[in-house]
Amino acid sequence: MAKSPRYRFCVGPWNFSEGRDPYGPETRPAQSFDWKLAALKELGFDGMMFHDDDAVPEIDSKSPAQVLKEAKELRKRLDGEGIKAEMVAPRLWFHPNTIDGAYTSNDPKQRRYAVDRSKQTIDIARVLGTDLVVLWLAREGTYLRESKDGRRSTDLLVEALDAMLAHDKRIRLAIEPKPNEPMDHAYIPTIGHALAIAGLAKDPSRVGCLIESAHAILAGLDPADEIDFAMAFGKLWSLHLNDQNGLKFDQDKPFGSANLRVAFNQVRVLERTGYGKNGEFVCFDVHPFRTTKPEHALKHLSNSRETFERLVEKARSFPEKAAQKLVADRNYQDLDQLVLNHLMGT
Ligand code: XLS
Ligand code: MG
Repeated sequence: MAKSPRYRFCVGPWNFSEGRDPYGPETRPAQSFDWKLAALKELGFDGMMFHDDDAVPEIDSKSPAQVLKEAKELRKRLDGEGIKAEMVAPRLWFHPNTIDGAYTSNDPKQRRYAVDRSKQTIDIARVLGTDLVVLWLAREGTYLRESKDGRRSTDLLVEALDAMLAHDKRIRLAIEPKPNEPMDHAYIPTIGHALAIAGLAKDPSRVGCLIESAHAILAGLDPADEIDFAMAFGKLWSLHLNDQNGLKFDQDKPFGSANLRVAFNQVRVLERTGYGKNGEFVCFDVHPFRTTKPEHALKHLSNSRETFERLVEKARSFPEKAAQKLVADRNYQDLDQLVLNHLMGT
């Protein structure tokens, strides 16, 4: 496999998923955390992403002291294996208190639960040795327009960001936008929204973003353009590479699986803009197909990485001079073919 030493790779425990979908149960056995950690090492990955309850299972039934104790034990485990915790994210979409949203719930008690739980996530992040907290705002949005006031929701989101920033002066918040699913309309659907709301926070320099390829595609946007835009602000702090075949349910396909050219262009802008140079990770937020047999349960990860590495080679060997000549001549017709030929290896 090609080598691209600049990049560090990571994955979350949820990416070793078992094949459950809304229409049927698991198709592969559940694996323990130890198994997942060993698999990650076997794959040669460098980091692991965590939801708060990936780090400390059944977190809501445990006292704050117990949560921190377990987080410390996890840190020891990770240090022993040489694996870095890339980020921690509050899972604000499972608990009954988050049925009507978390930070933007219409019930003030439930909004408080969401903020308190997020503060605890920050405490866990500190123990695990990362300053990055990811916010996928899963249930912040509406099923029907009349149920919430969008202006008020924006204020509530800013309030929540400020409460998190005030809780720990070193923490950075990376908003992971997604336009829909589970909501009909999410409040922060794109990187533009994420960066705009960052500007309303008390310390905008500590609010950035995370781009997931599939989420950009679901918003009808090109992930490479989203990456370029975020990099122009110096705010791309993490990345979930995967793929998505059009406007459907969130598919989390292996990177490059649906559209190799769109994948190539993402890698090209990462190379061009120097993503990773400040220690940012390349994460694969991918899931195995439901049909995947247990003995092939890691292939979506190794395949995504292989595709990524090969596209790095393709980006580095791209005939830039020839391309620039065609650009100068406004000959986009041949530029198109140049890209296709390069990808096809001719
Ligand atoms: C879901 C998101 C989720 C985040 C982490 O669509 O991709 O997995 O990455 O909370
Ligand atoms: Mg993601």
